[in-house]
Amino acid sequence: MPAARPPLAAPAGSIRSSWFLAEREATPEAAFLSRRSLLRSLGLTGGGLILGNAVMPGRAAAGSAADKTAGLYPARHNDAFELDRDLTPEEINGKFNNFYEFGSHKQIYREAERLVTDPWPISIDGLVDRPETIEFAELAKAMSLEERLYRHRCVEAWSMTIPWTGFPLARLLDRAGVQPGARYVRFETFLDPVMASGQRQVWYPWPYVEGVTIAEARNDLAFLVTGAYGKPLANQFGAPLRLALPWKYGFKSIKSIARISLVAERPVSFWESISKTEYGFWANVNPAVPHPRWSQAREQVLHTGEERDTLPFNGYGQQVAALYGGLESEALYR
Ligand SMILES: Nc1nc2c(c(=O)[nH]1)N[C@H]1C(S)=C(S)[C@@H](COP(=O)(O)O)O[C@H]1N2
Ligand SMILES: [Mo]
Repeated sequence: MPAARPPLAAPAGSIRSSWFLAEREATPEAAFLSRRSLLRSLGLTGGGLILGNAVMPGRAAAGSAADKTAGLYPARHNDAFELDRDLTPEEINGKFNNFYEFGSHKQIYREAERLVTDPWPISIDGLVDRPETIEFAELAKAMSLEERLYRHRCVEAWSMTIPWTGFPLARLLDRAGVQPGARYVRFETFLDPVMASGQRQVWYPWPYVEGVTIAEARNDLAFLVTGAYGKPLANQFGAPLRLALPWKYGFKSIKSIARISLVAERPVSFWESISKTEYGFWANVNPAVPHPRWSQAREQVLHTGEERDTLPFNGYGQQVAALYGGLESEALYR
């Protein structure tokens, strides 16, 4: 795998916001972005002429699961999942995203408007009693949705907070009926290089894949997300269905899931196959274990720029630490 550039472009040396600029300059998208600014200054992008038909971030594009599930929001708020810090405003969260299918920089929200989420069949297969392919809107309607406030810690040393709506992953496992031979849950994102310009970058191992153990998947914190900020997921957050594993580095929280498989073998994830010494299977947040190229001791809060100490398991140790008893020989923290 010829890594043309450092994966997940780290903040150079420190946790300053250097990635805002450095990454943009370092990627082929730099050319694209400056062309776009030029077009914008000429007034050519206003009608979505170049970049699709919806201009507002978070607006549902044509062919959107959001239209079919809007009636499910706002969902019941579950106050067992509260925060020790403010929520990141939607305008900020919605314009700073990692979603390599639409570009390897943070400003992918316009490009992500090309994501068509209706129809969106999801396959649930592998070692299950009741395999099925179900349309996303039907699945969302079959699960009772709830809202939870979660922290999110990216491996790049920035963090945010977000009100997700969704349902526990465990409920999907119960629906499918996990067979005894299954040891892992494997997740796969859609594959459509016509729709997703990033997937034309052939040096990446598309489609994006992630995985967790069955025990992790059954932990109450493991959450399948259908919405954010009290409405269906905006495309850039990984519509129509993504994962949230708040005690792990953000790359584990796979977006725009098309397939969920119960498997016997440990899945090899997208980032792991690019650099397994930097991005492992477990990827539990731990301030004491540095990434090979930078410290994980602190993090920069996205909306305030403030630096905070990173917490073990991103502050969720009470709920998840017991999952790792007896696994000390594994690389649990990268
Ligand atoms: N399919 C897919 N899922 C993905 C990614 C991606 O590039 N593609 N990026 C990951 C990373 S590194 C992070 S930090 C989070 C970002 O989620 P957010 O944009 O909603 O903050 O999504 C994760 N899930
Ligand atoms: Mo990330």
